[in-house]
Amino acid sequence: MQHLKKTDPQIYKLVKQEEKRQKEVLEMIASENYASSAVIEALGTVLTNKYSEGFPGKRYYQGNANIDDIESLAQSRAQKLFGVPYVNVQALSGAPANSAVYFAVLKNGEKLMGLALTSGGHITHGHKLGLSGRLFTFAHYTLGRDGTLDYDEIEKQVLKEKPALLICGYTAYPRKINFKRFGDIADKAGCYLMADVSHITGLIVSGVHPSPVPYAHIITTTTHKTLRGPRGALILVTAKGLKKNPDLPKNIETAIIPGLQGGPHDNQTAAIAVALKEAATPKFKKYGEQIVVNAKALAEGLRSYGFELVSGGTDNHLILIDLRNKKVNGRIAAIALEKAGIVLNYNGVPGDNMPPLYSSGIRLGTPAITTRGLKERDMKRVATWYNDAIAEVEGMELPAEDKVKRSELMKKYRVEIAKNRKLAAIGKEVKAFASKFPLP
Ligand code: DSN
Repeated sequence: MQHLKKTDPQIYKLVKQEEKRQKEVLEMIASENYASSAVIEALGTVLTNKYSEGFPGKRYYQGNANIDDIESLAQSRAQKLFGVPYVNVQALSGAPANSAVYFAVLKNGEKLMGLALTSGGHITHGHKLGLSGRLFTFAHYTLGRDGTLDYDEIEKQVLKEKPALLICGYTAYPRKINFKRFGDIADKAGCYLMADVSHITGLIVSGVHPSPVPYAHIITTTTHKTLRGPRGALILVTAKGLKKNPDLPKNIETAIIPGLQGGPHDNQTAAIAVALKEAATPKFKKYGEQIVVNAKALAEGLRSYGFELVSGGTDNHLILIDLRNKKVNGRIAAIALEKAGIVLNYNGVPGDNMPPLYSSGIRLGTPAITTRGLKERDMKRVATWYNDAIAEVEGMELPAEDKVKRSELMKKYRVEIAKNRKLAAIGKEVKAFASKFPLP
């Protein structure tokens, strides 16, 4: 980065600081990962200079011979990896990918139905302030009492609501999804089924989570979570999707441009192609397997310390902890854990009565620490750090309604956490431990 250092020392310094931070912590945000050096190199190339509105072989700008080859390669690698007849690689990230699908299959005002945000659904799966909620109507299904999907209940709700598009795939769901059952429900309701597998793509291509390909019409995924690529997204049309509507690929392309975007980010497309090549290797399959082995070992360790895990455990890469029995607010816990060198996000849990900014749980995941090389034997130690750090903030609860009191308490707790010596000591231990595991 010698040019960056010379031209813009401020940005250079901040990038170096961020690199150091990423090395010294346990990165446990379930949706984050460390991309390979090859992926990062592809991102930082001259491809960023090019405009290429359109698609391979039909561009609106000249000079796209190499870009056509790069995009075609990314498409064919994804088609092969997932086993689908059509892939679009141009959506800039997950939200635009989902929006493109809505534009492609729904008329304005038609209904889509996904899991409620409070149950682990995503903001793009029907939220009154998002595009899905502003241009379309939406309905939600929720989790059963045990924190898992109750398929009989979902079927009833779908048949009652009659959506034009049913969505499965989540941001905070720790269990396997029965895509076959969702396919049957969608068929019975006569609607499209979209699976947003952003969180679990890497697990699907590794064979440790069932694939939605035989059952869904359309699949969307980001490329930077368990797939370990650059930020970006894929939209896949399955054989079942083509059978229902042979125009789906054309409609998705029109939804991308002129519907939502202009020129694709060709450097990002190249980096996606690299990530797809990496994901097709036996090494990646082992990586996917280890993510789940680590998550299960960590869940076991956390449970042994009395942590309440939503659904009782995990089948995939993530764990959702309901902290109400520990008498600590989720946001406070996340701040304390960051001080202790463990980075994750606070998250709503089923039945949460707290507002989203002060939710009662934390969500954590093993994709990034597994990339660093941590194994199941390390999880016991990690669970102990969680327990020790949370013990320091036990009792730090926040009121659900009284905003003034909540803000006063937040201020007070922040100061106490910043001064807490035990948390700082755990942070030092974690730093020494994490630094032994190199970044890719
Ligand atoms: N922000 C991603 C996540 O953390 O799950 C999804 O949008």
